[in-house]
This record gives sequence, structure tokens and C-alpha cells, in this order.
Amino acid sequence: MSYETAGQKEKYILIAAAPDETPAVMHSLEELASLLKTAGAAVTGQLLQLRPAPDPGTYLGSGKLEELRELINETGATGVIADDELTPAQMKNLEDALDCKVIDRTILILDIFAAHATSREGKVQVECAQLKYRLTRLSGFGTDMSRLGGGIGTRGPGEKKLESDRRVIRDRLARLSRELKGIEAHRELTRAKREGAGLLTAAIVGYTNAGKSTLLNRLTGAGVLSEDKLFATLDPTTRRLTLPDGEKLLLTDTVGFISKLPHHLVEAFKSTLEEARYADFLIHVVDVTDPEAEEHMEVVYRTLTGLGVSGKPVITLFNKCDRCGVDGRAPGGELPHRADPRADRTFFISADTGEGIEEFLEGLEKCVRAMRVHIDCVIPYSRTGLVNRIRTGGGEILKEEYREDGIHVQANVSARVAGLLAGTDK
Ligand SMILES: Nc1nc2c(ncn2[C@@H]2O[C@H](COP(=O)(O)OP(=O)(O)OP(=O)(O)O)[C@@H](O)[C@H]2O)c(=O)[nH]1
Ligand SMILES: [Mg+2]
Repeated sequence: MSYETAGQKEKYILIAAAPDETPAVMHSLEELASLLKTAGAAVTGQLLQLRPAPDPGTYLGSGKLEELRELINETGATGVIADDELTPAQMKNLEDALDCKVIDRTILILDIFAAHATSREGKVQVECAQLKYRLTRLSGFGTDMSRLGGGIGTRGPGEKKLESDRRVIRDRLARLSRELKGIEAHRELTRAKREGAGLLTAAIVGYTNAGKSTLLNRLTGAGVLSEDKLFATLDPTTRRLTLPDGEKLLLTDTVGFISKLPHHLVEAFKSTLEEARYADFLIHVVDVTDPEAEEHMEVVYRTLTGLGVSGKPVITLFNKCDRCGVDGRAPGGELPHRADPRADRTFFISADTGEGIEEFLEGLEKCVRAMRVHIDCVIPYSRTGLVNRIRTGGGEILKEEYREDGIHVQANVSARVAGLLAGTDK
């Protein structure tokens, strides 16, 4: 059996099973609808069943399935999509019961990542995640991914059709993993080079579509693609930023987070996501106009902790203020006041109009200065290169005297440069 959908726009009915009709459940469904739109498909209806837990066999109960079948007939939907990751058994049973294409939130996110990956690393990472997900679906239940026909769930990076033969998948996975190792080694090298230059690094993190790339563009004119689409950015971009007082630092734009981020993706994107781990501090961008901003902030902190990123200084930016008042309140007052108790500093900005950026940059200067270490040392003439390191590392030299025993230097430098100077203390 196959459900040919290639060539025509796919139309889905969203389904979810939840204990209560809370705002969080409804927002999750709205997010699923935007994800579908991003993937080029349409939504023709939605069905929510209130139950303590999803049915282990068919996700929804039998009465609700009957209702769903009618809705499919009425709306001419080409498939249904569940707002949770379905087990292989649930997927197969639903396909049998509904006789249409069945996908879940995970397949959809993987599909969007596949379409948006541009670098070789991004493409290899997505394909690894997709193939690993497929392997779990091919075992035991006789579920054949080729039943998906075309469209969402079948596209690899570059619109290539995904493999569905177990043995071929295993071979390809082995090859891709080897290639990824090589790419990661190269990334390590670039990172080490950056660290060697001694510049402080800040990672721009946040929920998808918060405005991270727009911020990098505004600050550095990086020319990174920013779009009203989920997961517009998959490849981290690093740019140098010179602050008004002359301090220099590196800013890295990173992949956005989302609730229920598929674990295969997190695993495959580990090296990309780890950019935040190597940063000296984090710039957390939040879309202040999103009613779910609080929950999104939670997701960001939870994901970061999962990646082993914790204890770093955080500057939180409540972005898109041009759409509301400066303190995060809408002119009508319906938005709650936003605060982030986990941040060291917070600012209200608009990456789009530039509002609040000046104050943020002043705050950034303070943050960078606070991270400086005061050094008072004598650098031997055999290591004069270190003086240059202090300069290129954006450090502030307070005293530089060339004496017989060496160069006497007093300066405020980053912890990294201070590390390079270890052993030269007076
Ligand atoms: N009104 C308004 N729109 C903004 C602002 N900043 C970003 N946007 C819009 O929000 C959308 C998402 O912006 P991006 O910069 O692509 O967001 P991102 O966080 O990089 O998103 P991903 O890379 O997809 O995770 C785009 O349509 C931007 O034009 C802002 O300050 N005000
Ligand atoms: Mg982006």
C-alpha cells in the first residue's frame, strides 16, 4: 500500500492526546501548525482527545478514531500528524485504522532540518538523525517507511529520497558517521584557533524564531538569513564585534531550540549545539510578544542543561519590543511583565528597529569588563609575542615598560589570555 502525495500539497489533521485543555497544549498545537506551514504543508483540521495518557496501541481511543476518520473524509486530508512522537506500534495501527499517511512531530522537525541544512556538516548531521529514526521504525513491527509515499518524512537533505532498506541504511550511517568525525575534528581546530586568539566568545541562544540571526545581523552586518520560519538557522555563524569602547568579542549565532526537540537530532547536532558550551557567556534572545515566552525560556534552559551548559553568565534580551511597550507590556496592557531571574542582566530591545541596542551594548561592555582579570607581570624578551596576544585578545594595557629583565606589563585581560601568561607574574 502506498499513499502517493508527491507533487500535490499535503493536507494534515493535527491530533493530540492530553489530560487537560491547557493553554500550553493549545500553543503546542499552534506550533505544530507553524511547523507544518514551514514544511510547505497545510492544516485542514484538528482533534484533541482529553485522556490521562495516550492510548498505547492507537494513540487516540477507538471512539475518537471514528470521529477522525469522518473528519479525514470531510476535509480531504492527505494525512494526520500527532503532536507527540508516536511509537512504531501506534504509527502502524493508526495507518491501518485510518488508511492514510501518519506522521508525528519528530518526523516533521527532521524534515524541516533536512530542507534547511546548507553546510555539509548540517546535511550529514540531519541525515544521520533521520536514518537513526528510520531504523527504529523498521524493526519488529513490519512498518515500512515507504508507505509514507512522498512528501514530509521521505525527504533527505537536498530533496533526495531517504533510503528505506535496513542494510543500506546501516552502511550509509557508518559512512556518514566517519565523515562527521572528520568534520568535527576540523571544527575543533577552528575553535582552538579562535581560543588561541584570546577573544571572549558569546553564544546567541534562544527558542526558534526569537530573532537571534536578526540580532547578529544588526550588530555585525553578518548577512545571515533571518526569516519568519522555524529553524531558519542550522549552521552556526561566528562574527567579530567591536564594542563602542574598543573591546572586541566573538558572537556566534546558533540553532534555535523547540519544545520536544527530537533526541536523535540533539544527538546528531551535538557538535553544532555545543557552540554554547565553549562560549564564555550566553546572550539569550526571547520573543517578548510570544504568549508562551515563559515556557520557551524554560525549554531553552532545560536544553542547555541537557547539553552540559550551565553556570555561564547570561544576558537575556527581550526582543521584538517594537511590537509592544518598552517594559514588555503591550500598549493595551495584555502582555505580562517579563523577567528572567536566571539572567545576570536583562534588556528590552528590538533587533529589527535597533531600539534598546545601545543600552544592551553598554551592558555588554560591563559584562566583558567584569570578566577581565588584572595582570601585573614581566614578559621575557623571548616571548614578546605575548604582548601582541594581549592586544589582539581585546585586552586593555595599562602599563608597558621595556626594562632589562623583560617587558613589565600591567593589563586587564580575558581569563584565556591570563592563562597564556601564567608563570610570568611579578
Ligand atoms: N517585529 C520584529 N520582528 C523581529 C525582530 N527580530 C526578529 N524579527 C523577525 O522574527 C523572525 C525570526 O527572526 P530570526 O532572526 O530568523 O530568528 P532566529 O531566532 O534566528 O530563528 P531560527 O534561526 O529559525 O531559530 C523574522 O521574520 C524577523 O524579521 C524584532 O525586533 N521585531
Ligand atoms: Mg536564525
